[in-house]
Formats: sequence, structure tokens, C-alpha cells
Amino acid sequence: MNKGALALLVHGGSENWSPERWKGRFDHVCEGRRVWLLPDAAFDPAEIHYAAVWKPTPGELAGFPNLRVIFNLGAGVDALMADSTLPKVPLVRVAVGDLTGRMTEYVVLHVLMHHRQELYLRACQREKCWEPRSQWPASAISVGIMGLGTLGSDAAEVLRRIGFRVSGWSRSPRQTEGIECFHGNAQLDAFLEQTNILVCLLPLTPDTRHILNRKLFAKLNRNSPMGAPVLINAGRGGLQDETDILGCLDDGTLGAASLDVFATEPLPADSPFWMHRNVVLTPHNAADTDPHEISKYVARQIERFEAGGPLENVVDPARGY
Ligand code: NDP
Ligand code: OXD
Repeated sequence: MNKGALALLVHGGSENWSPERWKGRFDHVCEGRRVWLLPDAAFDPAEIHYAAVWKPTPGELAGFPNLRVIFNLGAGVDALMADSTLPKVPLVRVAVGDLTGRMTEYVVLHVLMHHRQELYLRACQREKCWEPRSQWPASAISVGIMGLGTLGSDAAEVLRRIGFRVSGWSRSPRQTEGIECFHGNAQLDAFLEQTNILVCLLPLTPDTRHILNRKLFAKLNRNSPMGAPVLINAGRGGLQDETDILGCLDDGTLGAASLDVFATEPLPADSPFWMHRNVVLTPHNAADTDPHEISKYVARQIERFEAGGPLENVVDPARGY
């Protein structure tokens, strides 16, 4: 019997999202299954049982009458949730060790960069200026992570081991040893009031859009040796009010920011973020999606599903993540 075919719809732009590279990987891991790369392939839509996608055009998934599962090739599903024509079949997102490890690297790098005063030290080096400032220990800094899911909880654990005081904020209650856990809107202020470095790893949903705004930044803790608090956002650009971030950096409400994601990507050439001396900017590559790992993850899930087993990491449409 023919195995249901897989349609591949990848619109990424960067080298990592080369559709041909993904096609090569899926051909390799989906032995005996036809893999069609859209939009060019000529195929019968009725033979498609699975779709593996990154940023498909809205409506592009609506034409497959026998679709059983959609696999998002990244962790964040906000682009898919915005498509009102999305077929009502299970939507699986990425949650794999490879991606998680990459995000933890990014978070630890940027927390340490601000904690160890790297912006100041690099500026000194450029000016050949030998003026050491005293350095406090990690235990003097409280890192607060918004989003204690797959990515946030791993980063929290590594930061805790380095010696930071770590807390986290989620939607529902969580318990993690050594991490002070807050949840829900009622506990948001208490979480912010003790946070010196705020790391955002939330999904973008109607509840979280523009949550990173002046009102929230003003509640962060300023009593650490660092002084003004720091923002690190690697979630999604839609989580942040960019005018507020710039204003808060300029009036000292925020001391610095590391931003991996922006409302408009690629970041336009005239954006003030490019040249801001207190901004460390990366081009949405905090945690790259590796075609090798992710294609194996999707193929494993399909095999298990066809053998009658459960799908993992299925998105809850009501929560939006
Ligand atoms: P998860 O779904 O595992 O975790 C999401 C966390 O956010 C959970 O702890 C959840 O709470 C919490 N959360 C969601 N909504 C709210 C809310 N309204 N109030 C409070 N907490 C909330 O996601 P991941 O950790 O895998 O990924 C997080 C995001 O990271 C992705 O959605 C994506 O946008 C981004 N990302 C960015 C990348 C990059 O390269 N920059 C790469 C990969 C992902 P609860 O535990 O109660 O469910
Ligand atoms: C993701 C991303 O969501 O790369 O996986 O942004």
C-alpha cells in the first residue's frame, strides 16, 4: 500500500530555510514516501496526508482534502495561527534537544554579556582605555524568564547552575527545583519586581502581543549592582513595543537590550536599533532550526502516528501555542 505523501512548504529566505535542502533531508528520512516540494511540484492534492511547513502563505494548506497532520518546522506557530483557513487537523511544533540547546546558548551568552559588563569593556577596548570597573558575582543578579516552557526551563536550569538567582513566569503553575516560579497575570508584578535581567521566551499569542512595554519595564528591579535592568527578547518581535523599548533605553528605564526578533524582519536599514549603543542585535538566529534534526523528528512522529501512537508537542488552538 502507498504511504500518504508529504507536502513541503518552506518560505524562509535564509540559507537554513533552503527548500531544496529540506527536500533532500525529507527524501532521505521518509523512505518509501513521496515528498513533494511546493509550489512547483505536479501532484494530486488527494495523496497528501502530511504537510511540513515554515511560514506557508495563508490559504496554501487549505487545498489538501486528506490532510492528517501539519508539522511546523520551528517552535513558534504564530504565523500559522494567524491563518484563518488553516485546516483543522493536529498541528505539531518543534520541541527537540538540538533547538533547545541552541537557545540556551543564546540566552546564557547574552545574560553573561550584560552581567560581565561586556558593552562597557568593548567600548573601552576600542578607545584603548584601561579602566576596570568592579565586577559583582552572578549571585547578585536575578534573572527572570518569561515563558518557562521547553526553551525557558532549560535556559533557567543552566543559568541557575552558573549561580544566578533565577525565576520564571508561565501561564499555569509550575514547580522546578531551584527556580522561583510565578504564573498568571496576578503574579506578574511580583515576578517583575525582583527581576534585574528579563529574558523573554514567550510564544506570540493574542494574550502576549506587546507585553514588553514601558509599563512592564518600569516594574523591573533597579537595585542590583547593574543598576538599570536589561531586556533580552528571543521570543517574537510582536511581543515587544519597539517605540517603548527605544524610549526606555534612552531615559534609563532600561540599561540595555539584546534583541533577536523584531516586528519587521529583516530589520529595515533605517531602524534606530541598528546603531543604538545599548542594543545587541542578532538576525533572528538565536536558535536555528537544523533540517537534519527536525526532518528526523517529523519522520519519527509520522511513523509512530501511522502505527497508532500519539503525536507529541501538539499545539492547543485555544491557547494559541
Ligand atoms: P513552549 O510552548 O514550550 O513554552 C511557552 C511558555 O510560555 C510556557 O511556559 C507557557 O506557559 C508560557 N506562556 C504562554 N502564554 C503565556 C501567557 N499568556 N502568560 C504567561 N505565560 C505564558 O514554547 P517554547 O519554549 O518551545 O518556545 C517559546 C517561543 O520561542 C516560541 O513560541 C517562539 O516564538 C520562540 N522561538 C524563537 C526562536 C529564535 O530563534 N528566536 C527559536 C525557537 C523559538 P505554560 O507553561 O503555563 O503553558
Ligand atoms: C522558531 C524560530 O520558532 O526559529 O523555531 O523562530
